[in-house]
Parts: sequence; structure tokens; C-alpha cells
Amino acid sequence: MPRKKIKVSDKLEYLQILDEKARIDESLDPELDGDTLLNLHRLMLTTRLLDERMLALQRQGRIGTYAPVRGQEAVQIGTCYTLRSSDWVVQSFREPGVCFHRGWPIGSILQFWGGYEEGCAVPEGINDTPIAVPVASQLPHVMGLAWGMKMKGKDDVAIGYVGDGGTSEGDFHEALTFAGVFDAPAIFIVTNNQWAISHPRSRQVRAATLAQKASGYGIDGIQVDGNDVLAVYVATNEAIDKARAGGGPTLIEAVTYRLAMHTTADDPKKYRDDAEVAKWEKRDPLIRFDAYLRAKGVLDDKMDEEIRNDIKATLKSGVEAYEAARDVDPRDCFKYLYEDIPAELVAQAAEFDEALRHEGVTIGH
Ligand SMILES: Cc1ncc(C[n+]2csc(CCOP(=O)(O)OP(=O)(O)O)c2C)c(N)n1
Ligand SMILES: [Mg+2]
Repeated sequence: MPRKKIKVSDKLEYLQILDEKARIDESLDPELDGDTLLNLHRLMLTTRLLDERMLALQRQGRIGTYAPVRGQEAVQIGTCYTLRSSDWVVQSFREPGVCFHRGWPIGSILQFWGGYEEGCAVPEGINDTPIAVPVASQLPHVMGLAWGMKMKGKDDVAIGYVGDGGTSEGDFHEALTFAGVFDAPAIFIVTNNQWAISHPRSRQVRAATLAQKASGYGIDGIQVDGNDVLAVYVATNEAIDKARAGGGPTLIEAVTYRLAMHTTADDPKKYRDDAEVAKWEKRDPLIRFDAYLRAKGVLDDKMDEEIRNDIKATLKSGVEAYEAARDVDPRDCFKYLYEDIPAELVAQAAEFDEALRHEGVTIGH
């Protein structure tokens, strides 16, 4: 027959285990032990409280800018929880929860958002790549790292993060094309938070899901409820196990919502309705998981308070470490571009010195 149907893929699934009312689908329950459940809770809460602290620090002028992650905590923690330290993590600019779980000191995360070059370095001994701000530019690195590990005969994986907006970039296409062709142990997490700054998901691409893009590259794709940490955990672990066993790459679309502004330089009230935000507030991943743990008898008020106090102490010492190391000389910006500093920069430096004197500002060294 000259015209017939070609079967492309009937594998696309949607996964939710814990629904918005904190009811679990017992047939899908991964039956994690109490310690693991509590750790997931602790890490999501750390991400939330860190986020709140970062926003406050930015508003107080103590860091430069910040890209909030409120509402996306389950995606971050569910995807990185079971990674080995030898696996590679490739982040975008909105993964503070992942950084924390991978062992980045809070002070290092603050240094990045404070604009210090030291914050661009990955802390020693952590197999992460530096935070990538150019959208989707990090994805070819996921593929490259994964392919490298395959060539070395290791069973480690590379996992990388990108937003809904990033799936429209050429780098996304190139990374998935190569990952598929080379059967690389790569996992691509698409955090579909419904917005790319002011551009809504509905105008990002006509495709009904972002997960279905996987089939264009011949790899597996799945869409999960990104506000259900159990679904994210299960889908990611399946992808990790498959990749370690030589089964190749997976794309996971985690459907969630950016509850706050794009960055601290943005005002989302200018382009989206409060009603939409309110609808997603009800799906908050922390509220859902908290209710589940309490109903299960894993969490109570006393434990919750202890966990919160622990987290607050960690955040406090992280902020102190950042501020103690913050005493740099802004005049350094004149020093490192030229071997022989041009006359106009010498003049600017003198003018800057004069301004500092005028304001009575004393600089550390
Ligand atoms: C290559 C590139 N183009 C544009 C920008 C400016 N920019 C920063 S974030 C962003 C939107 C990204 O949206 P999405 O991929 O959905 O990630 P989210 O911000 O929602 O986490 C844009 C356009 C950039 N950083 N890099
Ligand atoms: Mg987005």
C-alpha cells in the first residue's frame, strides 16, 4: 500500500502517585522507608526556606539578583535524591535545591548570586558543572558527559536540567539528537513551570506535551506531575536504572509552576493572572507531601519544628560564611583586564576613589 500508518511511539506515559489531596495510588507507591520520606521532606523544605532567605537577602541588597524556585522543589529533590556522587549533574540557573543536595555550601550558592566570581566555581569534589545562564547551552554537556562515561565503560549517568522555554533552543535539539544516536546514559529533566519569563507554555510550542519531543529523537519520554515528589522520584529512578544498564537516554517533563517572579528583576503581575497563581498554590508540592507524611504517621509538629530549626541554623551559618568572605575591593575591577592600564581607566579609578572618600566608605584591603 502506498499510504499507511507508521507506528512511531505508543510509550508516552503520565505519572502521578500522590494527588493534590495527598491521596496515594497504592498500586504505584514506591514504599520508601520512613527515613527516606523524611529526608525528601527535609530537602524540599530546605529548598523552600533557602529560596525565601535568598529573596530577602536580595531585597536587602545583600546579593545581586536571584531566580526563585518556589513551587518547583519536588522536581529538584525528586530528580537528584538517589544520584551517586560519581554521576554528573548539569544545572541551569534555577536549581538551588539540587546544588544543596549535591553538597554545595550555602555560602557558594550565595556567592554566585552575589556576583562573586568564586561562586562560578563548582566546590571541590562535586561532579557538577557550573551554573549555566545561557538557556539550554548546558544540554550538549549532559550528552557529552554521558557519552564520555559510556566510552569509559562506567555505569554512571549524567542528568541535566532545562526549562520549558529551553526546549525551543537549538542546543536542546542537538543534545537529544546525539544522546539518542550514541545511546548515552543521559537524563534530561524538563522543568515545565509554565512560563519562560513572560512567555506562556501555550505559546512555547504547539505540541500537546514537551515529553513527546523525545520520540522525535528516538528516546524514551515521560510526563510526570512535577509537584508530586514520589512521581518525580520514581520516574527519575527508572530512567537512572535504565541508563546505568545501557538502556540509553530519557527525557522527563515535570509539570509544575513557577509561583514567584522569573527573577528579582521581574514583576509577573504585568503578564499573568493572580487566579492562575492561586490555582497552583493549592498544588504546592510541600503542602501535599507534608499532609501525606502526617497522615502516615511519619511526621508530627515536634519533628517538623526540629527540622525547621536545623535548616534555619544551616542557612544562618551559610549566610555568615558568605558575608565574612565578602570583604572584597570593588577597585579590583580596574585591575585585571589590561597589563598596562589605559589612561581612561586610571582616571576612572581615581574618580571612584574620590567618590568613596566623599561617601566616607572604607574598603577592607
Ligand atoms: C540563550 C539565551 N537566550 C535568552 C536568555 C534570557 N533568558 C533568561 S531565562 C529565559 C527564559 C527561560 O525559560 P525556561 O527555559 O522556561 O526556564 P525558567 O526560567 O522558567 O526556569 C530567558 C529567555 C538567556 N539567558 N539565554
Ligand atoms: Mg519555564
